[in-house]
Order: sequence, then structure tokens, then C-alpha cells
Amino acid sequence: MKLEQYGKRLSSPYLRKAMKIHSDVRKFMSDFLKNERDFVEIPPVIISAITDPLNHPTTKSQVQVYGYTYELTKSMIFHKQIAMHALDKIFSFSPNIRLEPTERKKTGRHLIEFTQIDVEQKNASREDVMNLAEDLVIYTIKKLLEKDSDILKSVGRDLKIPTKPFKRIAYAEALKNYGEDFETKLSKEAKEPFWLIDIEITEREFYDREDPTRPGILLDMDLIYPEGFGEASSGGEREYELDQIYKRIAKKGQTPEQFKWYIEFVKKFGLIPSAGFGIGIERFVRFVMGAKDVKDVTLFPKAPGEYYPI
Ligand code: ASN
Repeated sequence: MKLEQYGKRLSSPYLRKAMKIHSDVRKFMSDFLKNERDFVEIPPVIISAITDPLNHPTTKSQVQVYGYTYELTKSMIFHKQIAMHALDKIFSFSPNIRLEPTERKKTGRHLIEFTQIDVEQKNASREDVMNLAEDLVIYTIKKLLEKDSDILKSVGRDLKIPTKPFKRIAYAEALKNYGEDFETKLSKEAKEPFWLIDIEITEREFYDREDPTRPGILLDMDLIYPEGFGEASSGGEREYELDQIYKRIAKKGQTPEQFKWYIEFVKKFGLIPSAGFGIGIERFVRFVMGAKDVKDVTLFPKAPGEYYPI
């Protein structure tokens, strides 16, 4: 994006509205978790010796510090698990850097720099955190409809309060009925947010816990927006047993050395069972506004493969 374009878009009324929604989304999500559910907000981690390997390829972004190499955070997953030693219920507005392949600039859903509200709860089951995420989404939408109905009306968005519980679709069933592109198809068809659950082990990272009663199936979930807006969130129960962690890392073709300090930590202190999820804030705002692209609702957007002067 050229400097001139950047300058011009800053005074667009649409962007101003989007940023007001963005600000209110953060406020309501935070209010809900702090005031209604006793969660503690923790500061985000920006650089770390290890970060989320993610299940899809991204280019590593690193910084050299005092002769050591740190990665920029792709998600706070490992820190969330470790934070369970200090606190029972946490969340963070976590800036993530993911250098996605250039093709992803056209999806409408990808920025290389974005923020997710990352939530984790000690000794919680998948069921507990799905319930929590539903309440969080419903609370936030209700509050936005109360406070920002003028904005939503002015952009022609007829936003509905989702009905609880959200529908669930098992990964295998979605794949069988809709083929590889099931997520897009299901999202387009849906009128309300829904869950994709029981994702196959090969499709996710080692930290999502395998169901001990159903080998190969994870105790995880994705939240999908309706009307074609696609993925909102991913999360699940976490793997906390070291032998399983080793097994899962090997299954991914990764090595324990890649996650050295995490493994060292687990050896020395162990992990506490937990479950959690992360909801992308820009994607949430895009859904609320009914916008075409996350770029359109972001003050300083950075799309994959492009250079931005600001
Ligand atoms: N935040 C996600 C989770 O809690 C992880 C991710 O963003 N990859 O599972």
C-alpha cells in the first residue's frame, strides 16, 4: 500500500467506525472475562525462545538479542499452559506475527500481524471452554448491539445474537459430506456460529490433547462464523503428559530440541491439565461489521506478501 493511500484511508468514516467497534469488542470481552468469570488478564509475550509451531507453513520471524535468537510470538499457547502454575484462569490480548504464504492475502481473513484474545483455564474440559467461548461471544455481541447499534445500522449490518448451544459438527462427518473444502462450504451455508469438533490428529499441533478413548481424534474445536466469514477461533484440551508430548512431536516429524526449554520445563515442573482457545480480534470485528476483508477494519493492516510504509 502506498503512503498516499494509507494517508487517505485514515480519514475514512468506515475505518473510524471499525476502530470504535474494535475498541468496544476488547472492552466487552475483557469485562466479561474479568467481571463475570474472574479471569486475570496477563500481559502478552512478544519474543520467546519457542513459540507455536502451527500446523501450516509460515516463515520464521526472529530477532537476535544479546547473541541469542528469539522468535516473535505466533501464539501464546506454551506460555498459557505454563501460566497455569501461577493462575487458574487467564486471558491476554496477544499480538501474533505469522508470516503467511503470499496467496493468503486474498482470503480476507489473514494479516501477518494481528491480535487474538487467548484464554486458558486450569483443569477445564473442552466442554467447559466451549461453554465459556459461547457465553463470551454472546455477551460481546449483545453489548455491541446495545452500544453500537447506530454504527451497525449505518454500515447495513443486521447482526443477530447467536443461540446457545452452538451447533457441533464432527470433523470426519464434515469431510465426508462436504469434501476438503468443508469449512468454507459449511460457513457459507450457516446462519449462526458453529463448532467443528474432533479434529484429526494429523491436522493439528502436538499440544492439542488426543482423546484417550478415541485414538487419532483430538479433544479440540474450531469456532466457525456463519455467512462465509470462516474460522473465528481454535482451541481445545491440552496435552500435559510428557510421554504423550514426545510421541506427538515425533508424529509431526519434529524434534524435542525444537521445543527445548518447554520440554525442560515440563520435565522439571510438569504441566497442569487445562483447556482454552483464542479468538482473532480483527476477524471478530470483520464479522461484526460484515466487512469483506480484515484489512478494511484494521488501522495499520499488514497483508501477507506486501510491504507497508507505516
Ligand atoms: N490460541 C490457540 C489456542 O488456544 C492456538 C493458536 O492460535 N494456534 O489453541
